[in-house]
Amino acid sequence: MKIVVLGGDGFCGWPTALRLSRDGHSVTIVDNLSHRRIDQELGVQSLTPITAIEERLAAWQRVSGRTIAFQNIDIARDYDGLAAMLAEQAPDAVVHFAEQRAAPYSMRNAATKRYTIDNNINATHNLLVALVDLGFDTHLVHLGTMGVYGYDGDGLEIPEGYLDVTVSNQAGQSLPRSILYPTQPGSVYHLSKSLDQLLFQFYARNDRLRITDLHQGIVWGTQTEETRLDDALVNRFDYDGDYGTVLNRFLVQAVNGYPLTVHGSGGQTRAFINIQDTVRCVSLALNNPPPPGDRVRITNQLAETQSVRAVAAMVAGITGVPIANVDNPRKEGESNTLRASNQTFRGLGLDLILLKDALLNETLEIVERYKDRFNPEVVPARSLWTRDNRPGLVPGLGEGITK
Ligand code: NAD
Ligand code: USQ
Repeated sequence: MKIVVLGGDGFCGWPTALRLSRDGHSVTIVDNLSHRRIDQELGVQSLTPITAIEERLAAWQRVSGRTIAFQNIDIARDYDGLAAMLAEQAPDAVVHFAEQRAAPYSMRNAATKRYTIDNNINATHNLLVALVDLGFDTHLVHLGTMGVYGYDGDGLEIPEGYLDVTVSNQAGQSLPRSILYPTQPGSVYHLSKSLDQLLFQFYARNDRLRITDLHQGIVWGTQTEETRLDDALVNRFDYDGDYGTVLNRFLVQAVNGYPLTVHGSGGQTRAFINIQDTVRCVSLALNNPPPPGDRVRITNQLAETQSVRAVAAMVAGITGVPIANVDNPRKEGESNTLRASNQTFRGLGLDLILLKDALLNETLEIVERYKDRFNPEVVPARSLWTRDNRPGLVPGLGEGITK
């Protein structure tokens, strides 16, 4: 297949592009390198030393004999550039990773809230409009998030995107409906993914676009078979208070003797998936497109659910590092249950990697290797969700948090 990977310089996009290239697809990466720029703005860097995109691509050609093309386009702001690239490529599929994906960054201030919505919504909408305008039957695979469902499942197993309900009309008749699962985003970033869902619903219905929306959990790990082939191919590893996700943060903290920063009691239960499975899931989704005219295919992309407390205990158990319960900078429930269906990928035969599969050790190895790049200054989560939890306003809040 001819595949365009939007956001292919990022944590999920880079290893996915390599896998698709290895599998014989013709791959073009499109990225405006905004995550690298935001790193500079925040004064942070990936724990692993990621090379320039040109160097990454040259290394891939060296080790694999395959070429991945690259175009630097801001798909949210340069509609003409995006449309021209698509017209030239006429891709069979587009994988869309190109959004601002950090919840804490999206909640920092007015500028980052506006940027996250502007960037993510325009990126998605520009892509949809361009595909319709070009008249292409391209399969669009989007990386969405489990977070759109919210965390008040009360034991209900969250279905894959749709809820089958029965409503009564005025005459008392029962009418069956299949509706998008009501969204309950917990950050402006998650809100942007909820809005994406409506854009997809409209264009799938109106223009018969073939769309798969992968509702992915928190990704952990760093390397895949392909990124391990050469140091210049190493994947990025974020651990700072904005872009670092919980398990990878805990692994870096543990290796560096930094007490694990559990927000509040750690009763928050979330969905997790290893980066190697992200890559496998995207390949499977590409090989199983919905037919034209079908509703958006929503597939949950997670291996398991775990509480933050349990994840911290697991890491502490392996490394002996202490756990520090810090005040929660976010506005989120102290504790929740979470059950979610992942029957589509399991039905396609995928045996997903679990935290207990000892892969934590593999990730710890890479963290150990780049230990000298660890900067403890960037660990505290400094982005506060509401004015109410400004240090000083709530007694005890703000330990480890500064504005
Ligand atoms: P990332 O920030 O590392 O990668 C996103 C890439 O998109 C970056 O390289 C960035 O430069 C690029 N990009 C952003 N806006 C762009 C624009 N307007 N034009 C062109 N390029 C643009 O993030 P990631 O962790 O790889 O996440 C990729 C996708 O997967 C995101 O949409 C995210 O919401 C989703 N996702 C990630 C996780 C996770 O834990 N990392 C979990 C669930 C879903
Ligand atoms: N948390 C801690 N301590 C930390 C960091 C986080 O206790 O040091 C807690 C948070 O308060 C939260 C949970 O861990 O309750 C998860 O936080 P996270 O930063 O790992 O994940 P999140 O903000 O939800 O976002 C990440 C990705 C996002 C993706 C999402 C999937 O950055 O792109 O969409 O995971 S999901 O969580 O399923 O919505």
